[in-house]
Amino acid sequence: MPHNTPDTIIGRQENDPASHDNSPIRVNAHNEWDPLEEVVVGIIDNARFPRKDHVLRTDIALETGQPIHGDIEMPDIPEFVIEETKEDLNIFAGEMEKMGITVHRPDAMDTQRKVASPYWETEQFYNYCPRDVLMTVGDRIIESANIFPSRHFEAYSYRDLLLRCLEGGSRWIAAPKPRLRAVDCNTDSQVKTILNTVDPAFDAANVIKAGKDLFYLISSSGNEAGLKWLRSILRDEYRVHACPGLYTGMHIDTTITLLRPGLVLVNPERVNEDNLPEPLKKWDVIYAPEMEEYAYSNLPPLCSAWLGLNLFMINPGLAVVDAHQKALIKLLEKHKIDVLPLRLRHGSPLGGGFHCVTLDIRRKGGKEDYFK
Ligand code: DAV
Repeated sequence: MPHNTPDTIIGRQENDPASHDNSPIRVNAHNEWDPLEEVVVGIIDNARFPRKDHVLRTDIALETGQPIHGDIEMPDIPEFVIEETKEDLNIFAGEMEKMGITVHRPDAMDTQRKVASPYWETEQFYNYCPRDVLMTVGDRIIESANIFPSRHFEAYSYRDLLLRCLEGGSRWIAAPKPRLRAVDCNTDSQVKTILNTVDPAFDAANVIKAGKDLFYLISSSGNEAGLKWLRSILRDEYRVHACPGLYTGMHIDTTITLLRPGLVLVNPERVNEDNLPEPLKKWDVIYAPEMEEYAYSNLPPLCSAWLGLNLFMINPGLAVVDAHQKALIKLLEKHKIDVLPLRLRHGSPLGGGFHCVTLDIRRKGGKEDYFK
């Protein structure tokens, strides 16, 4: 594969059923549970850990005590991990297609191609988690202000899809990119978040939605300025609730999982009656059981042990859940949610479960107020 020609965004995936379809798309995504009609599923082609990403280096240094300067010590992703993940993602996508759901896949990037801004240079990472770089809110599709330089240009993998959304009358909005200068990174291990930038910075996966109400986790992957920016574009059409003091790591989707109107699953290690976001106090709250831990390689985990909460609702009565999480599956079934148990064998070292590897483009239904 050439690494130095301008045309290194690799073409669409052969397995993309919508490859040659240029029809317009109207984004319609108001919550986490309405019946799914159209979705993106990530890919693992060309994935590699970006050793020169200084924000990721800061994260790892704060977590593990690795040096704050120099290349990150990260193993290569073995070929069998790539192959097995390809297989798992294709099975997941195939199951949804069998249900009549339209599935899109991103274009693979040339991750070895160095990318730079005025403030940094790095390799790229992967296209495994569309959830982190794009957010749908009603008829809007929003490119987020990602915190890792290696993911700064990842939304280009969705450019054809975004053009189709624009054509379909959806609102395509890109958040300003944070500078991510060296001084924007914390070096004080007493400080629990990776960044201290004044720029808006947030991964799209810091947000979950319930009609008129959105929940924004304040954490390493989402700062106050990012919340301010999101509120500025959604204005009085939405209530964007700040969720501080729950989890200082990444993303909201292993902490709070909205299952259907009136029912929320939460992480018992992070959420309690006091810090539960105010509107959710009106809902029934179920606490997740202990997670089953497992490993299919000796790669280090890239996320916490709570990835089982990162489940994906196909409709209010059907969830795709990690097949290993037997106790969680039982709990969901007790609450009248059927489960399609599937595997993402390498979800932990790759940092994403079924919610992370998806992005809802269209669900049936409109914007409701679930907290009246
Ligand atoms: O619990 O480490 C995993 C990231 C999910 N998007 C965690 C968050």
